[in-house]
Amino acid sequence: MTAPALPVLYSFRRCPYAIRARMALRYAGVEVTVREVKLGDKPADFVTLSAKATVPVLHLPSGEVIDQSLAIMQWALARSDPQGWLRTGPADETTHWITQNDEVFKPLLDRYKYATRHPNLTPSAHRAAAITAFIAPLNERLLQTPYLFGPRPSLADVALFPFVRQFAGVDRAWFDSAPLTGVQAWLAAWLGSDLFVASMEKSPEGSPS
Ligand SMILES: N[C@@H](CCC(=O)N[C@@H](CS)C(=O)NCC(=O)O)C(=O)O
Repeated sequence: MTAPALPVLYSFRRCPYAIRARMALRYAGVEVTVREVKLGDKPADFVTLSAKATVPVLHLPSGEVIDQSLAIMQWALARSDPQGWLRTGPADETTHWITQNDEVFKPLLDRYKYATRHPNLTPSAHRAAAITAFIAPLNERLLQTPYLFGPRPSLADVALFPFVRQFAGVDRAWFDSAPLTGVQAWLAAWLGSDLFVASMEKSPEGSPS
């Protein structure tokens, strides 16, 4: 396939992996053409680029294809990291939080989100499992500092945020009244950030964003 003149990001607006990639690209000031992918009807060029066919996928003018959201974030930050997201927080703790999010929390979040597909437990029991494994430790942390590693955001904060957003959205009334003030304040800050709002804007199909 011909390499594009401008990087092309294959994305799905609500996908948490795609959201974190879009936020990092925008933060780094990397101009990309966003191609919204219908997950139920994936375009042939997308599947050809990356056989596993998950969003996000970044196709670079060099011909290189990056098909993991974290790798896209790291590629973007290596180009420009104006607020020092990569410098904020020890590498081992950054890896710990992101691994806990992607490997432990995400499957539990899916069970809570799609609880009817997992009738072995009630929705609130699925939610409790996600809280015990991930949300409670995150809340403990965020009661001490506004972001995971202090007063400024880090790569890990951005990598986790779209997943916690989904967790909160499953039952917003419950979340808003839960005793999770650390996570609530952190989430509110991200939801209100210009970076997130801009990253969720719908761009006309095929136009740079
Ligand atoms: N490990 C991948 C996971 C990406 C992923 O699972 N994305 C979902 C959407 S949120 C997807 O594309 N699923 C493919 C499908 O539904 O067919 C990453 O970090 O980029």
